Amino acid sequence: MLIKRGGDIRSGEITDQALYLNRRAFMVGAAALAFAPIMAAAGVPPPAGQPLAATRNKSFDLPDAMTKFQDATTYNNFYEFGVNKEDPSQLSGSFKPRPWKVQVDGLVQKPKTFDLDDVLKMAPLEERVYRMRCVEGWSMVIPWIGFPLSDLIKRVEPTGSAKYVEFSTLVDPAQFPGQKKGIFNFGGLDWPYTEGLRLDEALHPLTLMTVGMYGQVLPNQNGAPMRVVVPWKYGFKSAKSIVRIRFTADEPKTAWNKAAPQEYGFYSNVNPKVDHPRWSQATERRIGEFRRRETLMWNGYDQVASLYTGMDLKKQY
Ligand SMILES: Nc1nc2c(c(=O)[nH]1)N[C@H]1C(S)=C(S)[C@@H](COP(=O)(O)O)O[C@H]1N2
Ligand SMILES: [Mo]
Repeated sequence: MLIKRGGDIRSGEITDQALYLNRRAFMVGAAALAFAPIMAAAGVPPPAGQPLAATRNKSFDLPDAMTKFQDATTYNNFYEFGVNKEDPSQLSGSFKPRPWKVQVDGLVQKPKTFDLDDVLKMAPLEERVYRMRCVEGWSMVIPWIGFPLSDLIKRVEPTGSAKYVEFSTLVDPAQFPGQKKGIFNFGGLDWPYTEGLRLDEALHPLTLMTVGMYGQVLPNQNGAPMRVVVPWKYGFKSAKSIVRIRFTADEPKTAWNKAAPQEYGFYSNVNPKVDHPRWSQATERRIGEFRRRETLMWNGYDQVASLYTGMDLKKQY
């Protein structure tokens, strides 16, 4: 099915991450997709964001052109709001990212529940331009605002047995239509959406606790009020609207891995040499460009390569 839209955004990618586990649920979802053009025509503009001051960290600047704010805030994956790319921008207008708390616990000396305001004051806010690569084969270049996740981790003092970090997104079907049983919920994911990193990945200076983008407070559709951003991994590792960060000894179960383990591994490092079972990962379509680009190993962030020495990246995908 082809849906005609503005710009160069094609609909072929709309359901690429959506699952085929539950045939009946998929058919219901496909029916919902048929109405997508009508909904898209309404063209809800992104919310007027509050400015958020941050100092640009030029060491992360890229030669790549930045993605337009309009595209980065209307072409989203956020299954809690629905499986279509326009659902998050169209259905997140009344989402309440304040007040907000994040519980940080598990294998730490100093478990603590932080208010959003505590988090915002934890470390100086930096602006960093990162490439983002979705496993579906599209990519963006986004100026995020945040601080290294390691600054938060140090405060709670992980114990010697902590080896992994698990992130969980809010569960609230009253605010997230995708969490209601029925028509919207055909993505096949279990709630809460969970993701995880190995502790050394979470401590890597590239891993950003993110509270803003494009000089503004993070828009709801991009994961307000706080999400993690891990630029060398496929986008789904960058969990949105986080309410819990838990330190564990064992590899945490992750939402996409539980739904389709053969398609989405725990590591999910951007790797042009390891194809997704349903499509190639060798190239990508940068939103706003016409010609496909070659996908770069680690999404171009070679500084993480040493985290994976000795691993078989075909097995640990
Ligand atoms: N809670 C939650 N986080 C999520 C998702 C989601 O569905 N729910 N989708 C992921 C996927 S697949 C991608 S590609 C990125 C998209 O982030 P963006 O919309 O800010 O570009 O968010 C990730 N984080
Ligand atoms: Mo994605």
